[in-house]
This record gives sequence, structure tokens and C-alpha cells, in this order.
Amino acid sequence: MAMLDFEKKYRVRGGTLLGGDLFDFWVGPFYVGIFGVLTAIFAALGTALIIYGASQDTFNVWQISIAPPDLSYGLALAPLNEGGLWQIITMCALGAFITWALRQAEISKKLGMGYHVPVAFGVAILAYATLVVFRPLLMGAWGHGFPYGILSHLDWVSNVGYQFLHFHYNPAHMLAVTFFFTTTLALALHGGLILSVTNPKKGEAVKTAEHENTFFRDIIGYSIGSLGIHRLGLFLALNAGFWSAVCIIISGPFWTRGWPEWWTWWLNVPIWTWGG
Ligand code: UQ1
Repeated sequence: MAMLDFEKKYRVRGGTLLGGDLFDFWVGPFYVGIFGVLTAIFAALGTALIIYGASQDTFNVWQISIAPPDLSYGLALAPLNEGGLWQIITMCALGAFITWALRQAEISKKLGMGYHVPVAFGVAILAYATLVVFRPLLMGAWGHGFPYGILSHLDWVSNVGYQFLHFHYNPAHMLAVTFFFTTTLALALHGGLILSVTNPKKGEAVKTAEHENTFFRDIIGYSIGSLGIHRLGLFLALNAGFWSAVCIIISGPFWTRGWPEWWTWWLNVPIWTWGG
């Protein structure tokens, strides 16, 4: 199999980002690496702490919630049972996410590939860090982070939304939602197009990129191309995450009133009063 030749060439030591030969080996299909070990440690510790936190309260999966400290603790460390657990779990989560991104970067480097995957993953990490680190820092209390629980985090989103009366009037939220929907549209078109061309009925020939291009030229007069659609997909998805982070970081630190009120600038544009 071609894959085996490929692996012989690339499954060799060297080209790590950190630690030289330390952990530079595979276990079964998995590359280990120093970042693999670190991810496993952070993830195991974080998970154990969530289970410990639950054991103090409930093991009902819907009701488990690890809450951040009360606002009165500000940016200080809190006792374990009063939000300290949330603070350590947050550090474990960020540690696991960041070392996972570095593991992606290390594998990309060993393979001589681009760093698109770790950069994309980094935008998701940025969105999470915005919620539990950057915004709480700007607001002056870790208590502004969201609780780690299935229902409790939904309540948090709802409550923060209503604090701004109607979150859908947040212009960055509008952009984020639009990018999320456009991402699904692009992926549905792309997935549908590729399957329709490369997965024909039994006995029929697989078609090529020319058919893909022609389909879109015939229907809308334009084809973005087989490389271009992936550039567009990455652009749309990264923007969805980025504007999500923007929409929440501006809510509180930079705008404290209801979001509908933000739009008064539009009503105050002088074109409405010109000539009279
Ligand atoms: C497209 O034009 C294209 O190029 C051939 C693809 O590549 C395989 C696609 O997957 C899609 C969805 C399109 C259509 C997209 C636009 C923006 C015209």
C-alpha cells in the first residue's frame, strides 16, 4: 500500500519543536511527542478535578456544574470549594488546548506541511480564552467566566444575553452568526459537490474537477476552484470564531448598555435631517 511507503519515509525521528528525541516516537498509530505527554497530563488532571467537584454535589450529568468564584474575590485565587476548582480546571483546559495545538504544529513540522491546522485550532482556543481569561481580566473578576456544566453554561449564556437586553443587536454577534451559517452553507455545497462527482452509482465513472467547475459555472456563472473553496471555508470558519470572541469581549468591557441602544448612531446620522 502506498501509505506504507509514505510512512517509512516520514515515521522517523527528528524535526521536533521541543525536547529533541524525548518522546519522539509512536505508540500504535499515535505520535507521542513531548506535547502529547503534556496534553495527557493536563487533560487527566482537569477531568479528575471535574469528577472531584461533582462528587461534592451531584453525579447527575445534567446538573454537574463547576462554578467560577464569586465576584467578590475579584482577580484573586479562591478557596478550592469556592471557585478555586474552576480556576485550576481552567488552567488545565488552557494547558491541554495549547499543548494540543503545539502537538499539531510539531506533527506539521515533522511532515514539512503548512501550519494551517494549528493556526485554525488556535482561533478556537482564543475564543475560549476570551470567555474565561481576557473578559474576566477586563471586567476585574474571575466570576465573569462561565460555569462548567451542561445546563449551567446555557443559563450563563442566557443571563449574559439578557443583561444586554437583546444580544442579537450586537453587531459583532451578527457577523459571527452570519459566518457560522455561511460556513455550513459552504461545507454543505462542497460536501455535496465532491460526493456527487467522486461517489457515483455502481458501474459509473468517477468525474473530475472539470465537472465541479462546470456545475458552478453553469448555475451561477462562477466557480471558485478546488483550492479556492478550501481557502474560503477556512476564512469563513476562522471568522465565525473570531467575531464570536469580539462580540463577547466588547460586551461589558466596552459597551455596558443594551445592544439595541448601540444603533442610535444610525438614527443620528445627519442624512435623516438634511434639508429640513
Ligand atoms: C466551487 O466553485 C468549487 O470549485 C470547483 C468547489 O470545489 C470543489 C466547491 O466545492 C464549491 C462549493 C464551489 C462553489 C462556491 C462558490 C463560492 C462559487
